[in-house]
Amino acid sequence: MTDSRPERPNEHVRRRFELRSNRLIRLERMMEIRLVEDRIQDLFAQGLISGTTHTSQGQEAVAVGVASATRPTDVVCCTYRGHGLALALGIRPEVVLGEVLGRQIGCMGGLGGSMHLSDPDVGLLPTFAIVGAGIPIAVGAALSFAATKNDGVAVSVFGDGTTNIGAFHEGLNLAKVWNLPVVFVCENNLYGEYSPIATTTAVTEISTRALAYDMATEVVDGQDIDAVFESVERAVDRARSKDGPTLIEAKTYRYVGHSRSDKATYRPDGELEEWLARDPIELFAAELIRNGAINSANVEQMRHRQSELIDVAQGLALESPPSSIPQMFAHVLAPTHH
Ligand SMILES: Cc1ncc(C[n+]2csc(CCOP(=O)(O)OP(=O)(O)O)c2C)c(N)n1
Ligand SMILES: [Mg+2]
Repeated sequence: MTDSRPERPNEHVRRRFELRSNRLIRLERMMEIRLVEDRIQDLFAQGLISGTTHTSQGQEAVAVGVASATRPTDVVCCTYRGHGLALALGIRPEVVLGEVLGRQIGCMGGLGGSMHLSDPDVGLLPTFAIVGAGIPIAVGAALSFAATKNDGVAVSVFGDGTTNIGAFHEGLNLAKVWNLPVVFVCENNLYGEYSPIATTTAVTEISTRALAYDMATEVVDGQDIDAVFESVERAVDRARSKDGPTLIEAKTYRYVGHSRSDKATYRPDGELEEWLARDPIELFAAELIRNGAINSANVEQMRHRQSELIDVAQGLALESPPSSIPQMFAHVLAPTHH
């Protein structure tokens, strides 16, 4: 986007491809996401991040599962809670951290910030903070794939609260009527902002909402990356073979509050602990140990190595200059006087 942004598209796409064939890299990527988001919270507390941030600790299996089951030529829409998906799809940690910090190294040259991550090279479409905005965008992308006879698939990832927004219903309806290659992935983390799902949503089993649109649907354990991967892969295959859209409900949980300093005191006692006992990273590490792909010492080495790599990434992001006023106007079409 800006001249000073390092050119890394091939590196991003390489990181995307790695996930498809290598389960150890999926584990590594989940660790990377957790570590980057922990750093984002620290950097926010130090006053280095403007605006707000929404992190997704606990939901890493959904992000990495979606990225592993799609191709870089497919497109994905995420939400304001999108750092995990951006990293999973291949954007490098210093580029995500740089964007969150408003630095030129960021994927939007530092002009978008935490809620507006995008990189067309890996298929991450522009992101909007408006709840539900990604759904019609994914449906439109799927319509363009169908109209141009491209075999791409569009995926929209959104939260449970989003299923009360008109765009969700309009999007699912048209996707079904037009038989579009689109996959809707709902991260049901039990809360929309500070409200438990049952206080805002009449139908708390989100998957049942697909029945109103005669759409294929699956419910998946969002803490189990293999289950997410298999479910998304089935839905992507269905979409690619022109057998229509799918709504996947991934049951998951965010370990942190809705945004920045929310301490999430509205959660009932014991709920967080119950979900921490099913941490997606620990579950997948245990599965890989059980089937002999790795041992527990390797897991700790991997975590340590990831932490060192994130130190380097954080250093690169902080060394990069902030985006400048001329950059802000570089893509503005109307004449400016400054
Ligand atoms: C159209 C619109 N309405 C309200 C908001 C304020 N808002 C931001 S996040 C959010 C909750 C969304 O919850 P959910 O879809 O479950 O996603 P989660 O944050 O849990 O990932 C709301 C109401 C908004 N950004 N856009
Ligand atoms: Mg939610």
